[in-house]
Amino acid sequence: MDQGYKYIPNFLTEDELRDIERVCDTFHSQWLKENEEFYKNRAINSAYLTHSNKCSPQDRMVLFELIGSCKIRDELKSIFIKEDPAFLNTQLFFDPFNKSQENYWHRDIQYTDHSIEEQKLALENSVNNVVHFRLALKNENGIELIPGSHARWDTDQEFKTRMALDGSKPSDDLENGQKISLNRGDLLIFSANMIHRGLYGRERKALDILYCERDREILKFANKECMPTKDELNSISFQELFYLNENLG
Ligand SMILES: O=C(O)CCC(=O)C(=O)O
Repeated sequence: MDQGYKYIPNFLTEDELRDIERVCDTFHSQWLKENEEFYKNRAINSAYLTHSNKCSPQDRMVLFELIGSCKIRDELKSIFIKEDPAFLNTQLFFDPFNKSQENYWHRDIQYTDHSIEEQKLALENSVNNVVHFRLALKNENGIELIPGSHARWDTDQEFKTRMALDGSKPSDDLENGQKISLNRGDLLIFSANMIHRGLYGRERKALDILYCERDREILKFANKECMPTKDELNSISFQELFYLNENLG
């Protein structure tokens, strides 16, 4: 992860994917019914797939077993070395309804209440570390990212583009962008701090699991209703991921 990302082809087998995809499809059909206007206007993702009001107990367990699986634990342990990791949230990414809707370069941290100075400090000190684990459920164009940008501030061009300044648009091409397309079952791990954008166009269906360090400032964005109950926790391999979250609001 020196460059802020890691691509793992064939992370899950067809057998492992089947149930996960079924759960995501069930969630998505219901979400579409409840969010038709949002979907038609601009949505590119839904979130909170494990919410107890949105997912049956059986389906939640399918997702929790993946989120807290040994395979994922091994990856998390190699990323979060100083701090223990925690589960933050899930998101499901799809193509925009409006096929001419453009994508946008960003760092996730720009949507928090951090000032520009605080964002710079966070990057320099490698804090506010959130990572996306993107699991492709279909072959897709994937993500374009700027390698190494998780650990440094923007160039002038990058800043103007992602902030839409001086006539730049957030969808403008950037130098050094690296496109990583994904096949069904592939996993892309990337730092949410890096400059990145989604690549639309092949009716994608990707499950993102977000993990962070055990930092209350980040975990305040976690939703308690999306966490396993004490009983459910017993059948999850990497239970420590959820311990701290249990006490959140
Ligand atoms: O895939 C996308 O459309 C954007 C993904 C993204 O920006 C993110 O996961 O933070």
